[in-house]
Amino acid sequence: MRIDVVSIFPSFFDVLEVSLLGKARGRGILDVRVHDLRDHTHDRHRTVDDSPYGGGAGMVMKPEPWGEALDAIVADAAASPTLIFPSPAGERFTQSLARELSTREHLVFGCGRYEGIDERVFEEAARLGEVRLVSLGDYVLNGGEVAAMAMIEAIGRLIPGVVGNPESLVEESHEDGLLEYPSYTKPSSWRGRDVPPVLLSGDHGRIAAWRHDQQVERTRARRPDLLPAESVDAEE
Ligand code: 6GU
Repeated sequence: MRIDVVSIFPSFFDVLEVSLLGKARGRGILDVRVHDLRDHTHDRHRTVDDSPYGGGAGMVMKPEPWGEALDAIVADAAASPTLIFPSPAGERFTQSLARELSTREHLVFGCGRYEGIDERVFEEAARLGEVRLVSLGDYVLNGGEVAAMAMIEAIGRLIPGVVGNPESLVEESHEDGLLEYPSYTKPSSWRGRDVPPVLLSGDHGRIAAWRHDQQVERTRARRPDLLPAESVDAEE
């Protein structure tokens, strides 16, 4: 998969060099290229923002540098990309969206700062590929960079060969619509706290049933919004 990132803070993405994704880059599974939006300005101050038409607080990112930056990326790409603009005004990023995006050949992340990007950039971007405005959740970050990093990690680890053991992807939170069951390792007793005896029983059927009950119980307690409405009511 190829991933291009456009940002006024390209160094935010230096951490992609390390960890799991860094190794995938080294092995040629992931081709990540980070671009400085200011390289597509033509004034002495490398200006990327201006005041909003209609008034209001804050600054808006100017369209011209974005147009140039996105055109340059697409000019040097094989296929039409999916363009993702992290935004608190976007659709929710979920494990299912991460899975969908992990099948794409080419993703472009456009990281906005200030109060947002001139709306016409999204319209122009739609001429280059599928455009998605995507939000991590109902809170506000200062810009798209941290959100893009989170999305790149969630998407990247679903690409075959990035995570060593594919089985570790199957049993985690959100893959089956429930939170993950609790995990334990040695010692079996620690500070007077014992590992649940069923896990030491060797009875794989009972272990699977216990883990499923734990998943449902935790989901009910912490994330009832993930459960079907009837099952939440039924237990109350
Ligand atoms: Cl994707 N961007 C920004 N700026 N804030 C956010 C977000 C994204 N998701 C949640 N808050």
